[in-house]
Amino acid sequence: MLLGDCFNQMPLAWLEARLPGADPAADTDGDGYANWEEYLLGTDPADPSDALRFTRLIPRKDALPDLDWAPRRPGRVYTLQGAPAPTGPWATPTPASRFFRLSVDLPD
Ligand SMILES: [Ca+2]
Repeated sequence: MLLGDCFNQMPLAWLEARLPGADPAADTDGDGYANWEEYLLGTDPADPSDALRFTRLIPRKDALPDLDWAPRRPGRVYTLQGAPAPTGPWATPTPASRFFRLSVDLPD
């Protein structure tokens, strides 16, 4: 949503400095994230290799999986959730979790 000089929390000046004239809602580098999402993630909207990805997911019997992601950028709050099915319900991961999702917040 365009609100003043921001789009979904992304300052328009941030995108203009990196990709002049780019659409905030577009995925300019084709990495699966819109330009405004790259701002929240702290990744480069012009570099397809700079994108948040799960880097490790190794199941373990009766325990949480060995799971990691990258990149982790300063100032971001990462919240991992798990669910028994892709439709949820989503909650703090447990050993019964079979699906995982990660939310990234950029606190004020
Ligand atoms: Ca990128």
